[in-house]
Amino acid sequence: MGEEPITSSYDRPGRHLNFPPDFLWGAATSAYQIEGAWNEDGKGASIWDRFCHTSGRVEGGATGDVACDHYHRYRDDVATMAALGLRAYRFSFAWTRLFPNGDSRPNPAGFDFYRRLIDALREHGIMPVATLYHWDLPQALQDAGGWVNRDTAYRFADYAGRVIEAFGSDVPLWATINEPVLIAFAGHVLGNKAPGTRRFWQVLTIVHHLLLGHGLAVQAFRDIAPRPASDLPEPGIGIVLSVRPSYPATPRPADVRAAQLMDLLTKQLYFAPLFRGHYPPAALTFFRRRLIPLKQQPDDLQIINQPLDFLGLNVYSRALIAARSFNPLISIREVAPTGPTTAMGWEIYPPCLYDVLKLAASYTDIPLYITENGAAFPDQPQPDGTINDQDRIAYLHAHLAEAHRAIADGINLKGYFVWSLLDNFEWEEGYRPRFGLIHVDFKTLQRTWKQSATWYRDVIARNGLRVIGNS
Ligand code: GCO
Repeated sequence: MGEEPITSSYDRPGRHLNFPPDFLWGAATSAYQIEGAWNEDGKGASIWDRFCHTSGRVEGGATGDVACDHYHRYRDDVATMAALGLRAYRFSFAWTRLFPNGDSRPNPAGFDFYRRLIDALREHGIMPVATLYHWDLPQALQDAGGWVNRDTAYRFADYAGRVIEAFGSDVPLWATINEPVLIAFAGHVLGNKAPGTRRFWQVLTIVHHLLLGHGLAVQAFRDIAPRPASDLPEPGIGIVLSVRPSYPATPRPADVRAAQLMDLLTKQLYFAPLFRGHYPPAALTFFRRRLIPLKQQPDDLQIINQPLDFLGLNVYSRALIAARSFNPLISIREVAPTGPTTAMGWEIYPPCLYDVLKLAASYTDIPLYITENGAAFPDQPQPDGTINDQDRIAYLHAHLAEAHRAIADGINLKGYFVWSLLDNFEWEEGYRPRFGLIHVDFKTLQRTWKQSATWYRDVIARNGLRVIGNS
């Protein structure tokens, strides 16, 4: 962690950075990372249940079996959201809590849970923002081939349609899929996330089926055309992309080319089909030269390139990229940052948030939301039990200053969601990384506000940042 609090160049002492009056201040979570109750009330197994129950896949043998026990404690957590003054809360539906086997047979208890959660949010005046797929594919569908199987895209669209029919009037913002790039690469190439396969030759087909599922789900949303509840805005649908901008580690032409290749494979490969209706030719050439097939049908790209109502962007850090010689598969390597980092080892580089917003705005002028931004730090409680996470406050402050700079430059940024409301299950790294505004003792499940929670509450109340020195 850096010695000095990190601030962006934009952030000059004595300023007050006001955000637009309707700016949507929120916090984000996902089902598998907080709910627990992994097999309760009829819920079926997801690929993350199977992954965690497979020895050696998750640090310390941790699982999401209990997680934050949000399934039982959701009312208290919603009360915490209200005390924070959140305008919105981004959560995800657990597909197998609603359809245990990934087919069309519903689990009424699952629908009842999400009805109660959404009603509790609405009672507190908090806008529900829902993600339909945050990585927890039904294991039954994985057993049938998962995202390698084109049929999974259609199963996802059917599931999405049924959920939108049930909750469409009470959820103004619907995200189809969270971070297709990580699903494809972490889940199916690196294998460090569920389902934990390593099939590089199938990666482009998996990317394609994820985007096809997204497009089909958007079509289902348009066909259903949910009418809003009287006090809510017109529902809209979008997707959430993880964007980690690549910067060359040195000005050497080889490193510049390596950074461009990384951006091609992790950003343009998604932005181009979603917003321009075609895959980048250079990406197709890259995969073709490695004999990696793309199985598509004539209308697929038209289905993928559906008009969207918003784009969600998950932004945490940047990547320093250099060329790597003699590697036939991919001549790229990531260089360790030299500056301050979070507990994930991610560089703290606030201007990356501005750069991501500029990139997104070059593809589309629809509303943008930072659907995730946050940082993991050790967060050791003081002897009196308080958690003085000044490093997280500095991180959030500096990144919000960049968000404000983007808005000032005319970028259509409409909201910001801190990752995360609660310390939670950080995938293969278990519970060690703590991202929450609210500390969770995973032995007792007791929630404790960190200083950053109080700070964020005041930012929301002021609708902006007070810039005093480097705070
Ligand atoms: C992601 C997921 C979150 C993570 C968060 C911290 O972006 O990987 O959306 O589930 O927990 O980003 O890594």
